[in-house]
Amino acid sequence: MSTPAGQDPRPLNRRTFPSAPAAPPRLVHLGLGAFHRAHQLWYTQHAEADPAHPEWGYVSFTGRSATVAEQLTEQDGLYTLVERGPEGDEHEVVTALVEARPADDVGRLWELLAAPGTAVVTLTVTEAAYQLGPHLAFDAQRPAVAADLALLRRAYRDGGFALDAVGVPATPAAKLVVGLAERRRAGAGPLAVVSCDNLSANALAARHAVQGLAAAVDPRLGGWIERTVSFVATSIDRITPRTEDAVLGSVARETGYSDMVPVVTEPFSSWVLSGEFPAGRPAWERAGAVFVDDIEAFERRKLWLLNGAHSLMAYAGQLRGHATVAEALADPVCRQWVEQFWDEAQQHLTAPGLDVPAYRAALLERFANPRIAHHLAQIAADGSAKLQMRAVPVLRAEREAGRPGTAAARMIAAWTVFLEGRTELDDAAADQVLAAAAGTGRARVRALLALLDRELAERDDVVDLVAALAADLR
Ligand code: CS2
Repeated sequence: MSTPAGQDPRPLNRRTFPSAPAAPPRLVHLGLGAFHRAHQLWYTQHAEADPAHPEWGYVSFTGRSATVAEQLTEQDGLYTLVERGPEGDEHEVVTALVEARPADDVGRLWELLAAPGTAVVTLTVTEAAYQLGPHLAFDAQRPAVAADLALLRRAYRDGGFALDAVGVPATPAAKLVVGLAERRRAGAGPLAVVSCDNLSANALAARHAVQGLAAAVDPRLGGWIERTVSFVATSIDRITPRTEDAVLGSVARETGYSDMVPVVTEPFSSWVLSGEFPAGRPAWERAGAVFVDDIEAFERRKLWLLNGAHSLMAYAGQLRGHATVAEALADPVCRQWVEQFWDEAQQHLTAPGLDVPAYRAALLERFANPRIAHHLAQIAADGSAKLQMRAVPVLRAEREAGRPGTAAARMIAAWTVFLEGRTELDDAAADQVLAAAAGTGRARVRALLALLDRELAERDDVVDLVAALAADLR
């Protein structure tokens, strides 16, 4: 697939790309970003028994940026996936996306959710977007939830929503509640909601966010969702940094197509799922997905070892002057902190079949991939939500085992130092984090810790440990 010398690259779309028939839209996704395009769409494409007659098309809605939906629409949903290994690139055009829609096109979302053919909704909306309280409890007091709840209550009459009166809700959960109410009204039957966010117990998180909100509008709607919607848990994995502009040129040279929105990802990928699909699903196992009865151990392994190491490097690595994961890992000090954190986490990853040593060895190779520029600044975003999943559980488990949990505490300490002097922050709870970070000394550490875990913040020895580690890092 390369351009003969001197020829201009062709535009990429379903007319110029050979044999790319659009499958019927049966899958819906919220959070059309690079990760979704490297993961669920790739799995769906590779799950088709007969690529000439694909059965499963995705309609995907962006999280924030509308531009990518426009660019993908111009390309009929087609884009190039660049698998970037340590030695070279493989290019593949992904054709499973049949419609790319902006986040605010809720009319189309609700129409799809009311259609009997729609079988699965997947989500990559970020950890913070679930807007849950401690222990993943539905929390109607959170400003974003309260605002959507008021909106939905105003528009609810006779067991359904007056769609014109709803407008565009802010949270993904509220968008889904309206769509599911439409599905109930249409008698379109059950479906599966599959959270693919990096949250422990992500099925429970999605259930609480959606069912909690629905029940607060009308308990009967909440009850219908409870009986009809299957919330599926997943552990997802594929390192997919933000795409850099330089790749546009290399894609054109290699494929002969001028793709405006290619995605660069690593060769490795994994998808573990657990739950029912009452309206069917693609045969994702054909592409390597694994279906299990008990997912918790897999979730923890991935969240703690991969994402935990990422967050540790994101804060500690940037403090030590590094910009990318590969750079941080090449620094013996950072590398040692990562290994120490893994040693702690590993004590609590004892389920059979996890093969933690092999997983760790593979991670070191993946992180060191010199051809993937995975920026620490990108990973550092949304720390207040991520650290709850990545540092807190290991710290708590270590303390319950009678040990201090120093390496996990160091991740939190690095975050507190990283926040010093900041007036702006890429975090869904930026206002709260900046307010807590404005203090000084132990009180500041305690206030920041309280955003991650209120009980830990009440323990003086934990506050002292984090404060001491922060002083070292400085
Ligand atoms: C990263 C993840 O940005 C982050 O928080 O830790 O996006 C990570 O790259 C993926 O989970 C890998 O599967």
